[in-house]
Formats: sequence, structure tokens, C-alpha cells
Amino acid sequence: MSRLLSRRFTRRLLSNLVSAVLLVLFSVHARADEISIWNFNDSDLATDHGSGTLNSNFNPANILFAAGSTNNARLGDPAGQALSLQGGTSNANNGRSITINVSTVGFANIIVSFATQGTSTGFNSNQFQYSLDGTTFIDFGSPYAPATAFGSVPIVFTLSSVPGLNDNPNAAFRIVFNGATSSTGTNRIDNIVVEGSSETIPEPATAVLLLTGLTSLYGIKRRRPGTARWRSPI
Ligand SMILES: [Ca+2]
Ligand SMILES: [Ca+2]
Repeated sequence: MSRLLSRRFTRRLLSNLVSAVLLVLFSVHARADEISIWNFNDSDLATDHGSGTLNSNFNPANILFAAGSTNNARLGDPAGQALSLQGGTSNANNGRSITINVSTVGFANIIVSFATQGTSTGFNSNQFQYSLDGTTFIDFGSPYAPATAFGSVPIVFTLSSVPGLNDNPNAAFRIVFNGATSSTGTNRIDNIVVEGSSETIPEPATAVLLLTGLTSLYGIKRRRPGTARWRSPI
């Protein structure tokens, strides 16, 4: 009777251990962490969560702040204010940009997202770019045109196809604005989020070794004296 109970206990223990390993393997792939967030609620370009910088070569007179949104807000941030960029005199800001520098050291599968809206004479052809060295910028995706209201769906650029952005101290992102047709035409931007997977993902070989070790231990436990055949734990 006690041997039967011991066998059942061992089987349950090994089953739980295998389940725990599988849970860990799946969970490390599912989680993403914010690296840096700009909510513009304090009406400046300084980051509001995490570390990173945001700069612009717009005419400073055309870098304003106006009512924001909870679209893409994180960590309970209220709508507050949003960045509001104007076309400027003679639409001088067409072709100008905002640039974000964020170290992604310790992170992979980088995603950049934000909420935006634009007026009818504001920028309507905006190109997202990334940089691996902070100097050379590369177009990513097609130019986007903001909707007329923030709505509830953010603009999202998933950069997992650019492994050079993983674990990169010089990672940078840029939006180049174009298409404004009046000096007071605007785009508002709120809740810029740079995020990535922060966990160390186990190598597949490591996972296989771990599972093999567990099942082997159980096989040894169940092997009877004089019996060479390995018995499945399942
Ligand atoms: Ca805001
Ligand atoms: Ca700020």
C-alpha cells in the first residue's frame, strides 16, 4: 500500500514539475514590459516613465501641448495633455521630425506605439523610422495619416523583424512629418510607448535537457531490479 502511495506521489510530483517547466517556457514568450513612456501630461518632452530622450527639429514655436487621450495610456495614466505639432509658417515643418533615443539593453522584440489625431490641414503623410546606431534612420512601414480623433486604437509598429534593435544601447526611432497645408494644421500625439520582452528566453536545447532529466529520473525511480526496460512516466 505504501509503495503504491509512493508511486502515485512520485508520478504526481513529476507531472507537476513538467507542467511547471512548460508554464515557464510559455510565459517567457508572452510578457512584454514598457521601457519608456511619454504621456506629455506635464507639457514637456521629457520621458514620464522609464528612461530615454525625445527631441525635435521643429520650430520651437510650433511645438505645443493640447488635450490628450487615454488611447494607449499605460500604468493608469490619465488623458492629460498631448504633444501638438503645427505645420508652421509656410509649412516649414514639413520634412521635420521627432526622434526618440531609448536603450533596449536587456529587451527583445521591440514595439513602438502611440495615439494620434490630426486636423484636416495637418501632417497627413508621416513616416516611421528606426535606427540601430542613432545616426542612420531606415523607413519602417508605409506613411500613415492620423484619424481626425484619437479614438481607441493606437498606431503600432512591431519591430520583432529587426533583431538589430534588440539589446541595443543606441536604438532610436523617428517620425518624419509631411503633408501639412496650413501654418496652424496640427497633429497631436499621446502615450508614446517603447516596449519589449525583458525575460531571458531559455534555449530550446536547455528546455529539452530539463525535460529529459525529469523523465529520466522518473524512469530510474520506476525501474525494478533486473528489469532493463524503461517505462514511460505517462
Ligand atoms: Ca497625455
Ligand atoms: Ca514629460
